[in-house]
Amino acid sequence: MAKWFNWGNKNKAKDKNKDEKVHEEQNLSAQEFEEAEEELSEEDLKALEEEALQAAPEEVIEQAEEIPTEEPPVETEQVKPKKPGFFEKLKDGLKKTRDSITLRIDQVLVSFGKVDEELFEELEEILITSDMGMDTSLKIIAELREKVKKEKITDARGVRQAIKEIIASRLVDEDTGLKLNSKPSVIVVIGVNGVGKTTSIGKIAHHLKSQGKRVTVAAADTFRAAAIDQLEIWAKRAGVEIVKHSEGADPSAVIYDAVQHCKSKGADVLICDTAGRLHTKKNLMEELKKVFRVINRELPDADIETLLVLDATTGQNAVSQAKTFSEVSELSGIVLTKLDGTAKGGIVVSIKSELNVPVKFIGVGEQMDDLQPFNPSEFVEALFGSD
Ligand SMILES: Nc1nc2c(ncn2[C@@H]2O[C@H](COP(=O)(O)OP(=O)(O)OP(=O)(O)O)[C@@H](O)[C@H]2O)c(=O)[nH]1
Ligand SMILES: [Mg+2]
Repeated sequence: MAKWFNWGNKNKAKDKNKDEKVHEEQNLSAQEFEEAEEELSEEDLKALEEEALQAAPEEVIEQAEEIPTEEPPVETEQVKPKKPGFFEKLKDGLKKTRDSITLRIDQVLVSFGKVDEELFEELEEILITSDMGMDTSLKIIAELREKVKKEKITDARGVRQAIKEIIASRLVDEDTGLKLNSKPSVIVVIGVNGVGKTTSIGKIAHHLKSQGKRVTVAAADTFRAAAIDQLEIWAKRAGVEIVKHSEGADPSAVIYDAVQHCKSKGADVLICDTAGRLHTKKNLMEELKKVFRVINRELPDADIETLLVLDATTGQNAVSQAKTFSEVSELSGIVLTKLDGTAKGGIVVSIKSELNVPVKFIGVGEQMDDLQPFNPSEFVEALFGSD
């Protein structure tokens, strides 16, 4: 499992250890998810479901008190770090990817005196190894060949600019915002375990709340008590309400209660956390389908965003995960987390080309404001810099 460190904050380290423990408990990587065996018989599944239903749902609805986000402790005024803006955070977060793509492109451009076939091959190699995907990399280089020929580009600077423009044009998408016009509207967050669903929910809740929306989160990952506790911590940080039942409860029952809560309290957005693993993959998919059935039945006219969370560090697995999860609901967007922990941020480009689902948020760290709405032009600027 990837380790995240260097945040220089005791509380944060404590939280992180907890998170890591949680994930050790779960012990199922994205790859294992793909290979998950159908271990339970039909009867076992039935018994499991009955057990979940019987697990007396002790509903707790809380108006969370907002608690301060965890900034590093500041000792004196002089050492107080300047809080970086969004763009700076993005740039910092993408440092590894920038070193892997842009720096290498620049080195190749400097070492090659002229624009020839060998140069194109070198550039192609860089794109492929930064996880842009074989297919996408080949297309980008094919486009580059055309552009170089058409615009009679002969120098390194021109080639660099051409690559930047091609990548930018591939990322442009009109649909990167959330469509949350109904009251309430719903965001269902899905994805394999450990990708960053719960953390992203906390951050999205914070983001929407700062836009003046009244947000409720639903703890529909009832598979482990720790999952409910973790969401509760994030709800408190973001200062939003949480609807939860106890461990083992039926996730659909949690969602049902959460929807009623939102209707009666006039909440604007309901964000649903879901399990990343159950005993089997089939089991998980059935549970998620049921969750969507409840939402569609209770809120037939609501705007529903189905966000698939993908971990940028797991690279090309993303495509098969997206395929599996689109079984339960049409995906409306991708949340791409942990871009700060990988040199393979090129995955943004391949996701866009291969999945045909817009990337709506990107995660560049573990703090509350480290999840940003995806802005393609800023992303390209952060990678290549301004001209
Ligand atoms: N560096 C970094 N870490 C992240 C980011 N997003 C999430 N994480 C970390 O990833 C770990 C897993 O996050 P969770 O939110 O618990 O993941 P989950 O998908 O809810 O996991 P399950 O509930 O087990 O299915 C935590 O330690 C998070 O702090 C990110 O953008 N950058
Ligand atoms: Mg979770």
